[in-house]
Amino acid sequence: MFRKFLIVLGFMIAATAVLAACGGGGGGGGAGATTVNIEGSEFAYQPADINAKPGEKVTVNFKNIGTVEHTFVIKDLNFKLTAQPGQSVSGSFTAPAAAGTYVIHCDVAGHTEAGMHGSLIVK
Ligand SMILES: [Cu+2]
Repeated sequence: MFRKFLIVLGFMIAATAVLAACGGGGGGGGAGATTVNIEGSEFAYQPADINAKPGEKVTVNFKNIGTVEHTFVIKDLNFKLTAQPGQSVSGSFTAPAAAGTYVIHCDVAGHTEAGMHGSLIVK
């Protein structure tokens, strides 16, 4: 009976070790993937700044919680999402290989000037 318990315990320890090894994979050298949820309204992004590692695949879920059309544009990456009020849209881009800060903004007339901008921080 006790032997059986030890065998089960052994399996559990092994399973935990495998899970831990997988979980740490994102931080190691290779380009991983990340997903960010961003809300747009008049006239801001929440959050305004997103972080990514060089070469990482970034999926953006952009939800317009405002009352007029908003976009999510990273001009340097030729990336654009457009969402109508209440709409959620998703898209992916690959973060640049070069570390730096890339401008995110809403290109609906007047919105950037009103404060609807943020940063993609690659490092
Ligand atoms: Cu806007």
